[in-house]
Amino acid sequence: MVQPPSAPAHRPRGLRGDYAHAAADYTVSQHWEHYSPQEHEIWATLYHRQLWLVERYAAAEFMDGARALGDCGGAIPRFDVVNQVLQSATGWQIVAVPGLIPDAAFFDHLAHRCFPVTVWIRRREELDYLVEPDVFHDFFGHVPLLTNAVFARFLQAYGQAGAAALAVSGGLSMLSRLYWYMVEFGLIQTHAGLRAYGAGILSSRGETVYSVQSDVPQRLRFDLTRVMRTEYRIDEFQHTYFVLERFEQLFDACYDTDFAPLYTRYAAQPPLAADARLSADVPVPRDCPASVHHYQAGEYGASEIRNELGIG
Ligand code: HBI
Ligand code: FE
Repeated sequence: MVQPPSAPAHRPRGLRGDYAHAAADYTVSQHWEHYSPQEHEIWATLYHRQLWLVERYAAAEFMDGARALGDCGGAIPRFDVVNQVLQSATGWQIVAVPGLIPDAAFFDHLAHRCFPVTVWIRRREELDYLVEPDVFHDFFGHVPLLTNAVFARFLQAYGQAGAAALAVSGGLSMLSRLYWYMVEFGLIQTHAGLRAYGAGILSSRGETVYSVQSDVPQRLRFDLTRVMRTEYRIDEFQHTYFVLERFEQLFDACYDTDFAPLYTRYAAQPPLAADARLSADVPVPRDCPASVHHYQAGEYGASEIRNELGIG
């Protein structure tokens, strides 16, 4: 038996999952046969209404991944079945967890190409909003891109950076912002226009449309330091989205990167507000096509990764 991570102040109700049966690495058995017909129905409702939206607003890489996983619309997916697809795509696996797990355990799973997926599903009265991640957010939002070699390799490098961040005061906040903005709420420019790939966006009916279409939020070109200095809001749609031109930018920024100088320089400074505007920011217009390329592939010296992944 392990202790659940302490509930942060914004989660006064405590965490919903059953941590009593978790192993030391916080994994549990999915116990797929224990889901009720009502729980499968909630999944099917969420899945079908969201699939319709993501087909219109999600990046092609996300849709390719979703298709590779097969038709998951009828029932909550069996993790063991999906793992066969992931294994041959990128060598990743999903592991079942009771919900949020402590940062060190979370980073360690990612570093070992394991993505923690919460086993329980929200109640029918919570279709549109939930504070904690459930199986719909974790699976529908995160798992498709685990089939993408470039994104998956970035996520592993991200996990590998965790231990060093935890050892430095302010490091965790900065590294967590990278996850928040670029894994949960990332946008990407495509030939068809702006698309979403972040799991927090694509598992949310409202934010899927808002992130891509609304004129209210600002959309800025991805910049590692800018992202890591920017606070985020967990209780409303984002004020700022950061936009990639290609997923290579993420692993170029993180592979073999020593974040220590960044932590040293910025961790003691107050963070930038979620809606801050800086003169160095490069706004990305809503209808900016991907053909406007500012980014040079390999700019940050990622040729080793290209070789490792066999992508030239
Ligand atoms: N645990 N299950 C789960 N899922 C997360 O996304 C998660 C977590 N624990 C910690 C955590 N995220 C954050 O520290 C990230 O910002 C890194
Ligand atoms: Fe998430």
